[in-house]
Amino acid sequence: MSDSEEESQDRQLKIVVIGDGACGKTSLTTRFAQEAFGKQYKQTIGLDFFLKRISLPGNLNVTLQVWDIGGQTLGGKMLDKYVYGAHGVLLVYDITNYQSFENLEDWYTMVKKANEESEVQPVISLVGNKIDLEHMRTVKADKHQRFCQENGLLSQFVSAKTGDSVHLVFQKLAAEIIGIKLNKAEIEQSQVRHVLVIRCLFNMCNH
Ligand code: G3D
Ligand code: MG
Repeated sequence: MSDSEEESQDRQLKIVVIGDGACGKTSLTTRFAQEAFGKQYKQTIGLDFFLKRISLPGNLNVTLQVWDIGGQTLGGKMLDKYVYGAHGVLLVYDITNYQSFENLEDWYTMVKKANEESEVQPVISLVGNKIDLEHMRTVKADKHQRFCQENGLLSQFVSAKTGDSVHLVFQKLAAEIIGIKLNKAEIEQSQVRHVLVIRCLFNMCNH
């Protein structure tokens, strides 16, 4: 079976990445996209999403259709079209920018409104980006946790710059959508993945 045939049998999940401008949406999605090797990564030129196949426990493969909302801002006309029918949403803010956290309430309301007519509600993960800038943090971690608890959201801190926990955030979201639990070992494996990818690229360059 060719790769494309295999892929077409995968369950495909629509994942939309939203949040204030400059919080790191594009960095996060491109970092996740670039982590893939060869055929797994297919950039769809001219469209706003790319496809990436990931593996979940139990030899389960899913293809993620990842949408970056680009320059769309809150109140943007096209926004609800991006978000409609999403299986998962990454609600991103910048831990060094308090305003980007305050605006989450509005982003969250927009997601709920956009899917009012939809039968399924997306699984949402709150993503605090730029943890490499911990010394510049202005949003306390307990504020983040409270927002997650109050609204029943998944929670993750990442750095799109270093790659820290980038794969993990997508993997946890996909697992939750499909309804499977990741164990501790799988979470740890996913967390160190970016280090392995960098090592692998380094080795390839040196051979
Ligand atoms: P957006 O798509 O949400 O608008 P971008 O955000 O991905 O374009 O990122 C906005 C700026 O934040 C960029 O800087 C980018 O390099 C930076 N950035 C994104 N993620 C991280 C991160 O995890 N850590 C750090 N330190 N910076 C990050 P520039 O200077 O290019 O505008
Ligand atoms: Mg962008």
